[in-house]
Order: sequence, then structure tokens, then C-alpha cells
Amino acid sequence: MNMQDFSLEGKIAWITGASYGIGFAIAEAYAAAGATIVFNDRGREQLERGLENYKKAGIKAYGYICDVTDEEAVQNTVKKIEEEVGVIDILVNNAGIIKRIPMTEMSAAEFRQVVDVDLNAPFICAKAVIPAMIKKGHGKIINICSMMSELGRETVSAYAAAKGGLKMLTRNICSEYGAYNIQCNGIGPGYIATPQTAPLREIQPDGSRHPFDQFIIAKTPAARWGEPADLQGPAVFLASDASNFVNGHILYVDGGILAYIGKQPG
Ligand code: NAP
Ligand code: GCO
Repeated sequence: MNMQDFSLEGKIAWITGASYGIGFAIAEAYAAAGATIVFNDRGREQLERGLENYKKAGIKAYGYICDVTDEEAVQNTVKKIEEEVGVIDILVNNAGIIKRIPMTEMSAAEFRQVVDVDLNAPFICAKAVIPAMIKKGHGKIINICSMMSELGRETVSAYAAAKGGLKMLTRNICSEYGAYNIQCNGIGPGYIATPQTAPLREIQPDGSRHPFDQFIIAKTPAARWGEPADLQGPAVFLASDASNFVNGHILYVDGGILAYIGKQPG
């Protein structure tokens, strides 16, 4: 066992939608492990915000304007990355959205929008990088799944359908491209404190914690929300040579939620 196997020196990592949140934390860890960081966001203003965040963190990141649901834009962006930075060794399909709407009140357009970003886009981005990974003789694809890859709950039908599909897309990329030394795995974060979950943690008018916040604390053996930093070690592992025989696996980083029936009330 050589600890150098955990290094990302010389590797180019594209983390989609990584201006902040989980993607940004993963990018920070990859930079610390030696990788060159590439990220994208949907518009100039968001991209500038992301570049400022990387600058503040002391990371030279390459940023591109690209909506990951737009296949032509993704194909063109990958070509530009290959010309300006180099062939992508590591793809993290991080960009994602959620809409919390009761299913019977959700429009088909809203359902499609969530599936477009959370499932179709990871397909589009993986399809764009795999050919060069095959030529290079190796590649790592990491899909950011979810507790909702395994569990459902009220109001997140589109998100759960997409993240469940993303688990199976992960397994299928493993099956179809493992022979080319491409490993495709997932990370399934538990409940992580980011802008995406901020509505679930809002302090109530009476100063109490949000009911969902209290629910998650009771459902998590670690009795806390995760932080983006909790995902950094697992993400480096799955991007490194240390995981070259790990393929098609969803690594849940959830503080134990999936193993736990929940704390007895009272
Ligand atoms: P977040 O704070 O909402 O950040 C999502 C990122 O994705 C933003 O940078 C956003 O950019 C970008 N994005 C959204 N749609 C995009 C598009 N069409 N093209 C390009 N970029 C796009 O989310 P997060 O909490 O960091 O979550 C990141 C990933 O982890 C998501 O896939 C999420 O489903 C997953 N996840 C989160 C949790 C959690 O508890 N937070 C748990 C499990 C899984 P803009 O700023 O331009 O919108
Ligand atoms: C929700 C939350 C979750 C988290 C995450 C859990 O509304 O239930 O947003 O979906 O984002 O996906 O793993």
C-alpha cells in the first residue's frame, strides 16, 4: 500500500456546478490533493462569484459558463477544457437542483426540470468525457447521489426519481466502461448544511429549530447535520488510484442515517 495512491497530482478534475456548496468543498479537497480544478456555472455572474470563492481559497480554478442540461454546450465546453487545460481525468457530477412540491401539485414541467439537471445532465457530462478517458487509458466518474437514491419522502418525488436513476446510471457506466479502466462510483451525502438545505434548517419565529431540522437530528446517529467538509475524504478516495478496484459503488456519507431506525421520541 502506497499513500501516494491517494494523491491527485497531475490530474485534471471537472466538478460541475462547483461555485459553492458540496461541489466547492470537493474541489478544495482535490486541489489540496494536487489536482487541477475545473468548474462551471450557468451564467457570467455566477461564474465570477465562483472564481472569487476559489481565489479567496487560494485555488487557481478554471471556470466555464455552461448549463449542464445543454448537450451542445457541454460538448463544446469539454472541447475547450481539453484545449485550454487538458484531458479530464476526473468528472464529478455535482450540479443539482431540488423542488419540494407535493407530487399532485407538481407540474410535469417542474418534474422534468429536476430530472433534467439531476439525471439527464450527469448522462450528458459523462458521455462527453468518456471517449477521451478511454483514449487516455483511465478515468474516474463520481456521481453525487443522495439519501433519496434509497429513500422517499413527501414533496421530493422528482428528486428521488432522479437520484434513484443516478444510482443506476452509476452502476451502468461501471458495467459498460469498467473494461477501459474507468471507475464510476457515487457519493450519497446525508443531510448536509448547504444553501440547498437551508430552508429545512431555518430558525422558527419562536426561536425554535425547524421541525425538519429536529427530525434529521433524530434520524442521524451522529445527531448532527453533515458539513461539506465531511465529504472531502470520501471524494478524494473515489477520485484516486486507491479506489481503482472500487466500481459501481454508492458510498453513503450520511452519519449513519441509512442504518438507523431513529431516536425514540421523549
Ligand atoms: P447547492 O448549494 O444548491 O448547489 C448546487 C450547484 O449546482 C450550484 O452551484 C448551482 O449553480 C449548480 N447548478 C444547478 N443547476 C445547474 C445547471 N443546470 N448547470 C450548471 N450548474 C447548475 O447544492 P448542494 O447542497 O451543494 O448539492 C450539490 C449536489 O449534492 C447536488 O447534486 C445535490 O442534489 C446533492 N446532495 C446535496 C445534499 C445536501 O444535503 N445538501 C445531500 C445529498 C445530495 P447556480 O448557483 O447557478 O444555481
Ligand atoms: C430534502 C433534502 C434532501 C437532501 C439530500 C439528502 O428535501 O429531503 O434536500 O434531499 O438534499 O438529498 O441526501
